Amino acid sequence: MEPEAGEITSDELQLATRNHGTPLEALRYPITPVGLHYLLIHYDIPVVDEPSWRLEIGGSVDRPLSLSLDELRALPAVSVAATFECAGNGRALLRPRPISQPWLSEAVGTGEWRGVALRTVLEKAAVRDGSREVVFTGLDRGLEGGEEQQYRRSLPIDEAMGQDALLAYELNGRPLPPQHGFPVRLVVPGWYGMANVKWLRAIELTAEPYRGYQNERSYRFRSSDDDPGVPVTRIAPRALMVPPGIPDFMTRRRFVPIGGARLEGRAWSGWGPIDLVEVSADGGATWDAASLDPGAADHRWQWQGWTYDWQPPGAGEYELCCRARDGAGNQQPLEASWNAGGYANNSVQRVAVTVRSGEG
Ligand SMILES: Nc1nc2c(c(=O)[nH]1)N[C@H]1C(S)=C(S)[C@@H](COP(=O)(O)O)O[C@H]1N2
Ligand SMILES: [Mo]
Repeated sequence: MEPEAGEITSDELQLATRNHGTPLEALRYPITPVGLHYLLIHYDIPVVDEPSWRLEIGGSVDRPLSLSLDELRALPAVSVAATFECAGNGRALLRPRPISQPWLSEAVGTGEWRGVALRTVLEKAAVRDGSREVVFTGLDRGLEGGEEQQYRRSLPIDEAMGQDALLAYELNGRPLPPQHGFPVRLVVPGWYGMANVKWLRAIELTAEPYRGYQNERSYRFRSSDDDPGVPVTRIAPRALMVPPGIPDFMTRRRFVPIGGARLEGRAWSGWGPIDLVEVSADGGATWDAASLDPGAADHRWQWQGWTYDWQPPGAGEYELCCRARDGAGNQQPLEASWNAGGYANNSVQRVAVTVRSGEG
């Protein structure tokens, strides 16, 4: 993909209207209502006939399986509230702009996912010693990077056997809707969105390193198109605020009354719990700590709520920012670091605000 500096192209617009973001005011919900959760679909949404659907588990296993949805549902169920973020979130803010889905900062949402622990199914299939990777194949097909393919991604065996990965058949208490992967999808809490393969058809264990497109060519941090790069894995920390006050229709500039506003938002990281959220009202020159909502420790993979009472010193123009730090010590940068795919741009959110007397 050739990076661009100029205006959004019609190809990007076409992707943007299919793959919508989560409106930032929906950060108010701890669990994102289904229709407000962002979407990212590389090809087309498949229509799946549930009675004939099967999940095939094979490769280096002693007991290959072919499971119907009822058979999966009969296995012990687990639930996890997990925050998803597309690896391309923040891409359209990079300069030059890598051409792909042009996300600003809204490609994030939290779902209550229910299904079967991936480990339960892998144990049932009796994975052979020496298996290194688990390859997940979706039903959707398309062309990408000049290759015809099914959407397919692998996970290292240790991640797949960990406590948290899930074969989910419910979202927020209902069967998965078509756009989120009906009838079953993979959920890998803490990893960027691309790991959560939708419309699962097959799971294959391999003893060899997997070299398919979405692992080997697509989701990698590269300095240029020729750089082999390193894989995109877990989610870098980010805080976002609900833009305060009321918006101007076209520019989305915010109007806040002179008395100030209670800022609220969410913060998350795939590397550890959030331990600090800070707010700046001067474009990142000075920072002040926000209050974290209690109870975060019970929600390992769910974004963390925060609030901050902002009292502006007077009427005028402000740039509000927020930033998060996780328990592993990762902190959001003020300036983006560029890579060719436009991945993981977690530079701080900037919200233009006019403080004025009156209703706000
Ligand atoms: N089969 C399949 N799975 C997929 C995708 C896809 O295009 N096909 N997109 C991935 C990407 S890039 C993201 S960010 C998440 C988005 O999940 P959501 O649309 O349910 O929010 O799904 C992932 N799983
Ligand atoms: Mo994504």
